[in-house]
Amino acid sequence: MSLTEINFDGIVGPSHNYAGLSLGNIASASHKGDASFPRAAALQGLAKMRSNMALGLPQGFLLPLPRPNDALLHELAVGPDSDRALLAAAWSASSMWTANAATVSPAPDTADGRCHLTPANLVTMLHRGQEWRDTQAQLRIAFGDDRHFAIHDAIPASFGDEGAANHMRLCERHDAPGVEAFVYGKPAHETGSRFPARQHEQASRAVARLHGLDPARTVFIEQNPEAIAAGAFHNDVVAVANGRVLFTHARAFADQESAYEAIRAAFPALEVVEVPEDAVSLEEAIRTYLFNAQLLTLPDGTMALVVPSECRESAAVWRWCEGMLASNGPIRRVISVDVKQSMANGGGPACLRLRVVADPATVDPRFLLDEAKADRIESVIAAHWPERIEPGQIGDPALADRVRTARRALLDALELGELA
Ligand code: SUG
Repeated sequence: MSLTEINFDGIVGPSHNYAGLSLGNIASASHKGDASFPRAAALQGLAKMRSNMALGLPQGFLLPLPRPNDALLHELAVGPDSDRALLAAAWSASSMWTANAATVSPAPDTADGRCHLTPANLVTMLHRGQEWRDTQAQLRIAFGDDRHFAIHDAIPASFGDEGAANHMRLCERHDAPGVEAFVYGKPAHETGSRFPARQHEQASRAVARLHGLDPARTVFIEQNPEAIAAGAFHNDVVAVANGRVLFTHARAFADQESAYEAIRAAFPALEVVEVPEDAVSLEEAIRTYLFNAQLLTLPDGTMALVVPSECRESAAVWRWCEGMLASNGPIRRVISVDVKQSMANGGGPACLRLRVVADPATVDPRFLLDEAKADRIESVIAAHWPERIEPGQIGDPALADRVRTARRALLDALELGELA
């Protein structure tokens, strides 16, 4: 049994569009009404998966959810005169950001020695709140072996939960017991923030209990309300962890030093790589998504940071990255990838993946990627994904048919027809 980290990226769905649905997500708001390019978006995502596979890392994927969601349109009695945001919600391809699919606690951390997954309820946003049952259906297939995995229901809707985007794990090795850090936001009515805090402390605590985590190796940290107000709607916009390393902006947490101390008390080997405000401002970090990076342990044991290409285009961010590489720090490579279609909705490389520590042999192989399967997925995308969607096309019955046919073609190509 060999446990390893597998990144499951969300394949960008054929209805990918810019509807400005996410209050507090600056990219989503500022691209509202733009034309979208679903085919290019899905190919960018696939190219990122291939690039990570080429580093020698195992790669998996999750599939787009059924859209438009007729059940949601029906439940809300959406008609021709309804607010277009309701219609757009039912068309959203937001499940591509699989960092919000679930919170995952690897087997070495849990009381029963199984890997536990809790789908995120995503209740703060209508378009995301519709995801979890369909996500859970996929998780139940991909991780269906209950000797190794436990799949829970989402936390009740009173407490917002956004999954792995607000969860970090520190460990000596992926297959050794780790320390899990949950980052929550104080509700906007307490902080006076103009933007909602999507992760409730009680949701984080409930997930930790459900997963049977050892309280001595579990830490709860408050996100900095200033970061939320500046557009860090998830913690993974301002911090990411891997192995012994916490890579973070200096203004990510409400009390930065106490956050480090709390983690260090449970995990003395912690190495903090902190980016100060005068090197990269919080605003610039959020604009470029420097921290929404994949911090990966390569097969040779060194670490690489997979950042969006926006980081390379920012003088301040790139200067910091070059300085970091020249120092003797734990991160030895910075790799830039083009995920601009996802970035324009506030989703960088880290949003697009769910990390699962597992033995690949225990995962349904239909969800694991190799080059031949990537070729197959690519040809379905090329043949079926709309090249361009204008905002006025959302709701168009002919486009709805096309989106459904495209997803169906992908399910058929991957022999996952049971998800239809
Ligand atoms: O939930 N954007 C997503 C982006 C999620 C990013 N995930 C992580 N940080 N892990 C969100 O805000 C925009 C959809 C639109 O406006 O059409 C959107 O849902």
